[in-house]
Amino acid sequence: MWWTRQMAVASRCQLQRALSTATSPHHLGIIGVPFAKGQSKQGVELAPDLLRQNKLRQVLQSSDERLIITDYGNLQYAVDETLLQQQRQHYHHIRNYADFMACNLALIKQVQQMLQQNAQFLTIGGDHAIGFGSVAGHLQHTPNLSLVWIDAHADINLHSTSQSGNIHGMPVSFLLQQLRGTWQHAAIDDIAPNCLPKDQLVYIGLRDIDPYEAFILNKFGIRYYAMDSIDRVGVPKIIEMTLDALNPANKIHVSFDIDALDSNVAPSTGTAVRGGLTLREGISIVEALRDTKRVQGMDLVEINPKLGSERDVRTTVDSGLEILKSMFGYRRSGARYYSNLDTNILGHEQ
Ligand SMILES: [Mn+2]
Repeated sequence: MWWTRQMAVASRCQLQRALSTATSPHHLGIIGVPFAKGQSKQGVELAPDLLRQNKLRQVLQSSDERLIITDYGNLQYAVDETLLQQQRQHYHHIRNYADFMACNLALIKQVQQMLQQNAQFLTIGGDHAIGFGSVAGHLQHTPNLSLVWIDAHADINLHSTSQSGNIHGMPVSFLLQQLRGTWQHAAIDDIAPNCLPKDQLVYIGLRDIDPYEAFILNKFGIRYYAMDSIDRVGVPKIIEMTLDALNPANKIHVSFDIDALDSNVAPSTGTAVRGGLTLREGISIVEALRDTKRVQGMDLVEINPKLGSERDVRTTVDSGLEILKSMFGYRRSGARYYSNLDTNILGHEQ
């Protein structure tokens, strides 16, 4: 009978709809960290609010309607006397050490709080100095963590090797157990006892590595896929090697410096280097990481709206939003999840 068949079709559609809506909502916490003291150019502190003005929330929401987004605003911090004393006695040759530490201490706490309330978090810089607090906070919540650092630079200088004294070139050295000893006066073990094992760090996109950084990377056998290896074997192979290197039982933190992208798609950044990832390559990498379903935290840093023309800023912000969109659900191959589709539009015979 036609009507029994129709009922069967209707109930199958209802079932499909019920199954898709049954997929649980997904909580994402966002924190802006308007920190610019890890380097010397003003403007990078404006990025969190600029991304918000450019519809960050709507862009993320439309990439996956199941997201439940909580924006925690911009991080505040206060510098105390202990940090100023550490700076005066031990780290006076690094710019703004006390501010760096105070901001990251606040961020370590903030990230842990966000992870108690959300399945994922996004940290928006600011300069890459905040990569320390974002990853360290993540490690204190989730000790079994892998880190993918997508950047033109390795950011692994020590206070003794930095040429510039800019601490945005040092955050990774605070995270690795093997390098923590070089920060013996920073009391990091009290703040963030869990560190990152060196075999759970992978760099992608490097093309401006300082001599001592190269020495450190090679000495510890840290995996880094610089642009020359990407050119040699291509992005799909780099993704495969990255995923092979990471412990499949671990959660993943992705720290994305906008300068990993080529300066033609991300011109408004403080230390732009030509010959970087195309936007498509950046999206491919982020999509592959997202598809592991293990990414629990992400940073997007170093967008500087005071550098370049208005058009440059627009291009850079758009590239950043594309990267975030892909990380948080957008599929170039089309969405796989819909809650409000009328599945009968093709008629019942289909
Ligand atoms: Mn960086």
